[in-house]
Amino acid sequence: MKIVFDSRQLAHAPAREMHNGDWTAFQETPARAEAILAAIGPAEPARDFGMDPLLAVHDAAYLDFLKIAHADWRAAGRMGDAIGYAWPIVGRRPVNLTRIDARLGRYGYDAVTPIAAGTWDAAYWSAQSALTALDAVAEGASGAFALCRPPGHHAGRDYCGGYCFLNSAAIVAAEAHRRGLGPVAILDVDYHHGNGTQDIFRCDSSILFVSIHADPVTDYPFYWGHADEDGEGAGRDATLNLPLPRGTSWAAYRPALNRALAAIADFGTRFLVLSFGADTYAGDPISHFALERDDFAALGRHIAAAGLPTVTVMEGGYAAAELGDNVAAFLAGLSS
Ligand code: SP5
Ligand code: ZN
Repeated sequence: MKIVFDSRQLAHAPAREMHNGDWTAFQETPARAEAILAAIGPAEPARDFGMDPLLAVHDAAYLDFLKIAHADWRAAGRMGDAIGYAWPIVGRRPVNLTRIDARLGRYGYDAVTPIAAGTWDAAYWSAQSALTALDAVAEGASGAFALCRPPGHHAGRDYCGGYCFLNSAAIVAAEAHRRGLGPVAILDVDYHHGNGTQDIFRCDSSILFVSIHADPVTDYPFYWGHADEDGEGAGRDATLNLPLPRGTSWAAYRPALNRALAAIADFGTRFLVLSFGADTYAGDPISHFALERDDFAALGRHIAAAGLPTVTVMEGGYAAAELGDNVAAFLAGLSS
């Protein structure tokens, strides 16, 4: 399977994140990508598809903010990584503010997503890696893997969050749809709900979003991913959320996967975008499912059995020592 990764994706390296009321080491490290690469072999660099596919999914003012946020932070006399401390609650009237702290709140929603000097470059090339993978599948490959990092599925049209800035899965899905490769479905199997992807396509009947994730009653991102969220307006029934309890192992995961794949088949899907997170692993330090190495291979095989052209983008996964082998097992299953 073609693997795409661009070394410019390593430029994003914040020092710390907020966790349970204290600072802790930033989890979504460049070393994650290096560990995956070491296990799955050489990758080819991204090609540059420019800003248009990003603008098809993201708000232009948000992208402008992301490009200059860190420089604005430094210009305000701050040290280190840019991070917000005030967020507008839902329903607050929109106001165009210039102060960096106001803009960090306006375009983000949490304190685990600092913006560092290299964030824009890394996020840009992460998205371009995903588009490069799409190109390979559009030209006839059965599948391609984009080692996206930073990840994307928590980023919405005009917000970052959950270590994510540009929503690579959404960008690929929108571009695949635009190229007439659809109907397009997105399957998100990261431990955390893909709230950004859901929001982007919430009112869109042309792209199906299906997610299997930890119940947001107990886990981040809390405010999205509950079972009764099924899309809005014209997009009603084009969103399917399958939350599962902490402790879920393959025996309980597999029926949810079967439901997800049945919904994808019923949609008439002809092109699949897969948001893959390895943070469902039993040994993941920030997550609470119980999948083992072999289960990742089985997960890949089950998805491959759908027989769809598939672009897989990397999302989360934080068990540094096992991450590479888990991704390799998954990709081996997916290629079978
Ligand atoms: C892409 C992805 O998997 N994003 C996950 C974002 C989850 N953020 C909330 C949980 C943060 C937990 N931080 C734990 C630090 C322990 N030292
Ligand atoms: Zn995750």
